[in-house]
Amino acid sequence: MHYQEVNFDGLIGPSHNYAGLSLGNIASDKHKGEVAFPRLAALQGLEKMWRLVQLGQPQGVLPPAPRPDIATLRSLGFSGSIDHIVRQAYRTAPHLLAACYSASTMWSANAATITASRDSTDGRIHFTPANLTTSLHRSIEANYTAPMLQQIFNDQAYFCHHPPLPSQSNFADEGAANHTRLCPNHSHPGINLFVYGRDNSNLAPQVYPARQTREACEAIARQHQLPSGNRLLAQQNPEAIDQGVFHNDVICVGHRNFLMLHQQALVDQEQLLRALREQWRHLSPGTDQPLIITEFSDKILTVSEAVSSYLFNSQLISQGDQNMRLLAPTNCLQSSRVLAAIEWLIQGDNPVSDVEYVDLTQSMNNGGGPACLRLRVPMNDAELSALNPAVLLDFSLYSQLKIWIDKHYREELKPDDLTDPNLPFEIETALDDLTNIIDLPKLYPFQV
Ligand code: SUG
Repeated sequence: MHYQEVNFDGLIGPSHNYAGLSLGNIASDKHKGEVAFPRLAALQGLEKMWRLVQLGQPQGVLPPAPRPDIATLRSLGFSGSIDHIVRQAYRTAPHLLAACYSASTMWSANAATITASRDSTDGRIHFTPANLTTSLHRSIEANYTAPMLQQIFNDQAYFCHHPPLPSQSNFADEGAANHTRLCPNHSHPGINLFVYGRDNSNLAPQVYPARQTREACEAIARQHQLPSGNRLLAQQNPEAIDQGVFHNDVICVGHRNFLMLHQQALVDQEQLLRALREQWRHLSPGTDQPLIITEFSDKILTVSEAVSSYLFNSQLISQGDQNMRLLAPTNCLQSSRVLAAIEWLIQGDNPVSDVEYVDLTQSMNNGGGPACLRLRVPMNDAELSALNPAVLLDFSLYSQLKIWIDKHYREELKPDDLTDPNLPFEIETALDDLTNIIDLPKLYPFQV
């Protein structure tokens, strides 16, 4: 059976804005209060998805959450009409309104953790929506994300959906951004590398939050029926978190049999990589494909250069069986040191043979690069045909989404615009229209 990796990107929603909501995410803090360009943002995200299709990769689209999240505002004590709730919240607690307006479901790498059917004992693809408990604006996503994933991957013979982990600090979970599957090829069982930021020890960041716990990783591995030979846990270097590496995918990316990461990414990195190589040797069934690991030292790139360029948040795209293309954010073009690091990578003994740049500036300004915008699901042909086909991007869907974005999205969104009484209704109309395009007629609460 033939397996391939399918990327599902979060469609960037009409309320995309810069509210400075994410402690420890340097870009989010830096761009707080700036004017956002939702239409441009959504088009940039869509162009990246379309580029993947042109590169021969199957690509899916995940619809945005409805915003503002009126149910959450009501649960926080605001009442009356939508217009009244929004005005009241803006006047008395603008940070709550901003959280409930965030378009953060765009970063689908945080939507869930996925286990491939080649790795789980029951042979199904497993999904656990991330509880995202560390920040309010992200913690309200799972209410929407869980049923949305169930509607798209709606066949229990192939897909097994778990509830998010308990919303409690010990189980803080940020999804696939802290999970990497390494495998000889997608048709072969692989090793699931789970990276957490804190456990019960004293080893934890001092300045910024560690958003993923060891207990969350362990619980997901249990839920997903992952045999011990197919998983490995590692701790993120707390000093890297304190320099702005709020998810592992800001400093590490893997694809198939290749892993690239900064030398400061993990605690006891040398030992961990040794364990990973050892596990690879014992993969069952065995493989003659080598596991290739490229580490970037500080000399090549510092952690802070990795954070400002988002080089490690690139996507690695298979080009045939051996080569990979690095799909990097255009921010990398701003630094000659980063460009030299990319050249060093391409010249090195690894599968990366070339680089291409994608402009995702609108998302990047909130700390979301190419890899943040996608959720990877390894799938075989039967699994692929069991999901809602209307979310798979082809030229027709791409063209329809472009027209939809042009029709419904505002060009600009300033912090004050969140009080505009028309905005909630504009978004509702847009999302209602979207559900016809992607054939999910009962997706949103206002539709049931
Ligand atoms: O959780 N930014 C997101 C960015 C997520 C990036 N995802 C990955 N690395 N996979 C976050 O910090 C900023 C929103 C604001 O400030 O308006 C924000 O939520």
